[in-house]
Amino acid sequence: DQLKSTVPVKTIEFSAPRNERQIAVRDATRHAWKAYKAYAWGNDEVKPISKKPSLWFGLGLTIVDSIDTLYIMNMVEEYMDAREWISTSFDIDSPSLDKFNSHFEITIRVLGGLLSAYHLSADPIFLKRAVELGDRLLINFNTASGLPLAEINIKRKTASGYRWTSDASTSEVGSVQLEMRDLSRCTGDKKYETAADRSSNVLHGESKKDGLVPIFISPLTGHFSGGVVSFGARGDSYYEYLLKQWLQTGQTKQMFWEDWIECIGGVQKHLWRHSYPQQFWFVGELLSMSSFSPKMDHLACFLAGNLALGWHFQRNLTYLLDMAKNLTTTCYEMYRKHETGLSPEITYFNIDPSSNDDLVIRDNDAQNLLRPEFIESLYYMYYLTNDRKYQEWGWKIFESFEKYTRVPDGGYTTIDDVVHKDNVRPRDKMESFFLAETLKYFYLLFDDTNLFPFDKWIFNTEAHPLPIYKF
Ligand code: DMJ
Repeated sequence: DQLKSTVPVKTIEFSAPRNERQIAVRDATRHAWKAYKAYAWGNDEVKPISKKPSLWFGLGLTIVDSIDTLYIMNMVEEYMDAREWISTSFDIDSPSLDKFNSHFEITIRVLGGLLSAYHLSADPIFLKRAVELGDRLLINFNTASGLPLAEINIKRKTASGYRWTSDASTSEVGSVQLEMRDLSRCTGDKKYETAADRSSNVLHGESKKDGLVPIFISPLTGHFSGGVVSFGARGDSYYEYLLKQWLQTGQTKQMFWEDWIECIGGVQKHLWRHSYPQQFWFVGELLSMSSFSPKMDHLACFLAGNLALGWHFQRNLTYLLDMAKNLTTTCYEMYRKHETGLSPEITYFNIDPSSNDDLVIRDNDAQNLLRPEFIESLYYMYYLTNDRKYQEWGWKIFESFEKYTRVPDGGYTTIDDVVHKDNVRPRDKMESFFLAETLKYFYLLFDDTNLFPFDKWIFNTEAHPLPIYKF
């Protein structure tokens, strides 16, 4: 069952799963997809418990976000259904789009998904759709600073800030550039890359604390606002994209590397601590730019893989790999420690030498949203160190997802409580990133060779692979 016929010229040959673990991941993807198709086809996401569709963007989100996963796993029939929907029903003028949506989320999930499907399959329909969408997304960059506004009404072609503040999140304005730049490189039309570069230059020019920045910024003035520094929510992918933009542009734009390596120095100086008594190294947060908080979002687990990837291109900087290994061990503990074998959304680390429990979970932080960041890091760690223990850790976590989040005939659900295995309390939501990222990284982790060599591909923050350009 190879992907051949209607897909013109492929850039990569993907084959069927090669071992038992990959087969299990593909079966999980099939289970998730089947539920989406049966109960929510054409809508954004499926509600796995009530078996109803759920609206967010009004843009068939799960289809577009998952299509490259279907391609990579060689799920031919499912891929063809998704391609057909994108070809005939993906419509940016649809009434369902007459609302304000996140500019960042649409960029990373939808534009990223389309571009990646285009690179893998070389099917021109994906580029056509990417251009239609990219032309609308460009509207948001039309600000005094050049940083994009947070929200967009795609149908009406209007941009806006959030309803509650004119500021935008730093992660959001800092992680749309890979996609816009790629769109220019695919089409030969410079306008998308020009907007991306302008926004990157603004971020580069702002003053920082050893490379660290607050989690809010104003697209009106181009200045950061507030004093919270985090590698979790609202901060994370700004840092991730510094390294990846340097790689995407063939390591020709030094400012990206400089900003990235400086921020890692900032992490060491201000955020890098270990817990007591077991000494788990973690990345905390700053309040008011200076007061340390031992809080770490699961989101920040992306940093382990990002550090290892940076080390791969500057192997003399061995401290990067040391930090990556330590953080990977910590993130694994965030899963291993709990009855379900799954990580909560937020963990507090004990930094008091006289106290006994390294990891502390507050009741409101105990949910698991099917997030990918740690599986993503395991994927990098396995291929960059060749240490099979990372595959073993991944397999244990995969089994936990199967046990506690799988819904018969409904896909997979986010849960409220990872701490009490008899009372996980399903939330009735299956995030599109579970198919786009979590399952994709599991599948890649369990392979024997890396389908996406790190000198040829980068993944956007939604796990959509994009090529590296040597210029
Ligand atoms: C995804 O949309 C992306 O990975 C983003 O960078 C962070 N949030 C989710 C997954 O957790």
